Amino acid sequence: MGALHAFRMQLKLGAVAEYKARHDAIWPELAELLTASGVSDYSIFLDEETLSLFAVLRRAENHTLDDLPSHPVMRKWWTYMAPLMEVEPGDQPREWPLQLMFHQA
Ligand code: RM4
Repeated sequence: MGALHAFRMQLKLGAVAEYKARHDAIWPELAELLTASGVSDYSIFLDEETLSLFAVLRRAENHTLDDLPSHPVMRKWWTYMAPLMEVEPGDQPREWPLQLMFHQA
């Protein structure tokens, strides 16, 4: 089952509709890669006021998320998404950690 993991990303001004549309049409190979990496129950929420994106996902105990930055499909998606988001050099989205304050199963 695994543990919940959450982080924040930052959308650019004017990018909301395109960000939503691209995730509505997420590449099947990316969805498969995330599943194969041990990710499930992945949601991204938008704060319309600040354009912060709050990502919440479940990570399997033996997840391989740390390998994602070197995977070609992940890299291609990050480059595709880079015009819409704040990114690091290399196009990986900037991520800010979030701390769990409450959880009820
Ligand atoms: C986001 C960002 C994240 C990715 C999700 C699916 O826009 O690229 O890194 O995990 O899409």
